[in-house]
Amino acid sequence: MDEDDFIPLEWNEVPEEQMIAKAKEAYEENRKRRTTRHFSSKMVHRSLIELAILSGGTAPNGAHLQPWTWVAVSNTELKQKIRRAAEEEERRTYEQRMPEAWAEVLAPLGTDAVKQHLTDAPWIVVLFRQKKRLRSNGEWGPTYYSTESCGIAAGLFINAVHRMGLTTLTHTPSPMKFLGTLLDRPAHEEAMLVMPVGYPAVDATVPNIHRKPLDEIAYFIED
Ligand code: IYR
Repeated sequence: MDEDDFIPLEWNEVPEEQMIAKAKEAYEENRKRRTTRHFSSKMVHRSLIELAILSGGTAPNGAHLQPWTWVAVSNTELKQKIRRAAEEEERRTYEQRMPEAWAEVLAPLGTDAVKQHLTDAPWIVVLFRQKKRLRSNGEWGPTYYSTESCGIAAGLFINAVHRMGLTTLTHTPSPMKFLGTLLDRPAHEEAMLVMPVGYPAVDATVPNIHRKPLDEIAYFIED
């Protein structure tokens, strides 16, 4: 290990008296994020998508292998192809494959096999998880905690989209194999999330559902 393998941490201390205000501000902003299925087709500049992806790419990740590939599509024809293939799979899921216990919890969310957001939104960002990596000796090796890493990256991407005043939806057509084919990704990459990004429609709605309070999601064990 060389002496320049480690560099000083860049860190700005937040005065303690400002911490609670900053924490509240972040929570208030995050609290306003909702998942809507109703997108406007108003164009979004590519530079905003690039910045959201860069934010996603700041995620802590297994062995710093950064096991993600983001494919951002604004091409109308390709978005239509993605929608057609997603709806085909989703129709089979909703009509034949979905167990009753699953349908029960989806009912309040109003989801169905129609994926209009995939063609309404100006961009679709598909996150691929890299299951393997090419080692410097030419052999394939595993990646580590790639699901966790990509999950965190997706969270940061979603947060960045929200903070810039846009909206996104985590769509999970299942199975997702068609995405690798349509977007020409190699076999060691597996599609994980499809995220349309854009402005919400002016008449966008969201389900009337509520988040669990702190005492239902957390336990504190203190001295
Ligand atoms: N993948 C389907 C079904 C679906 C599943 C869950 I879990 C959701 O929270 C929402 C939808 C779809 O995208 O419609």
